[in-house]
Amino acid sequence: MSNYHPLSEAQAIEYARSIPDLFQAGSELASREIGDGNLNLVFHITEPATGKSIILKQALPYAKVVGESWPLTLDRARIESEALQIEEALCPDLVPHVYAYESDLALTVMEDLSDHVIMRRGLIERNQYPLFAEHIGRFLAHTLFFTSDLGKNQQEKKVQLGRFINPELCKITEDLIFDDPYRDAETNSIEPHIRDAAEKIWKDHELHLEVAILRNKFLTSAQALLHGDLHTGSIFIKPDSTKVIDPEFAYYGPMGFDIGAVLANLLLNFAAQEGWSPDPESRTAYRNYLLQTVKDVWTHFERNFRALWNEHGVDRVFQTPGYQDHFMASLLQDTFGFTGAKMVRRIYGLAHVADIDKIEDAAARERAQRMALAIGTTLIRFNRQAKSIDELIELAIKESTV
Ligand code: SR1
Ligand code: MG
Repeated sequence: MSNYHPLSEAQAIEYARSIPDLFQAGSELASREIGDGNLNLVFHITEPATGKSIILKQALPYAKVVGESWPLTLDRARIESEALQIEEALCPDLVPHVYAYESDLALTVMEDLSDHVIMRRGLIERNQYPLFAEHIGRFLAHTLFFTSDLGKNQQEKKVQLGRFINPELCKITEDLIFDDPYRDAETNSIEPHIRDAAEKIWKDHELHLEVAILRNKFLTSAQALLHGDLHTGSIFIKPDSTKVIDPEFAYYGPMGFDIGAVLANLLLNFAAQEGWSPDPESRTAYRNYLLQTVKDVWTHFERNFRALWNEHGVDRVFQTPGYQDHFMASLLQDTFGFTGAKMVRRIYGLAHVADIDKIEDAAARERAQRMALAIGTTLIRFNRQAKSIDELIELAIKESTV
């Protein structure tokens, strides 16, 4: 990586010109840095004369959200581009196309999705996406099944696992999701009005036991190649299209972690309706839409996953009657637990979500925060008893009305 340097907007244009067969020789190009995530630079390059455009995504050697004091491997750009290419082979309509990867610059050249919006923003604006559950359920089923010992040659899976050892990014998750929220850690960012709720969680040993069990799964259960950070800021959407982006946290981990990420972010928006819905009826209507989506995501995932298993299962022993049901029951339980853990960290951990932080009315924001913590901790506590996705919906409703 000796030639590495972070690009300026002008250098991004120069780089874009060097990509063969993309833009017309000598034509005018415009460049804008549009990255609003926690880690990377993102340049939007356009050629006004033809309307062509691309995205250049460049990893920085530190975590942008904290600054240069938090160094971060550039290898995450390789992991991201390789994961995107695997995902594209499995679900071509659900990820952006990667044109090129430049390892020296930790740079990925990919399809521009500016006709989509970041789903988190779409949900804050209270839009509905009727195809989302089918799309993301299929994405989860295909990526998780075909990279696991259920659907991939098991020797090749071990080799692929080696290419996705991602220790630094995994450590971020291990700390920010499975440790720091459960103690008075310096990285936590706690609004004073909910400090009492955080302190209660720090003393809740029953909860800590469940978090320890989930943390162990995150550390040791190499079930499938995960996206690793599948929140609604990692999804571009429009009514007829869903595109999953940003798999730089990809590694071999427990399947329920990816499913839980999707459900957690729908439920964070559910809690955030305290601050976004103008009146009680519209709040209930949008919340019902979100809960139905939670249920549909799991249902589409399960239906697709079981069908893939029945048709493409590679392991004779795993066809043993009863084993598929056992596996799915355990995966549902993991999903409950990871959903809860991913909610709690977003309320007073290091990195929050705009759905809640951008609520201007402090009282409404506090109600949303407490509701998200109540739902999240309840799901963590209940995870090993879960039997059906309907229970998750019932628990969310119950915790939103107390
Ligand atoms: C230091 S990175 C903070 C968070 O941003 C990413 O999107 C991940 O969710 C990570 O935990
Ligand atoms: Mg990201």
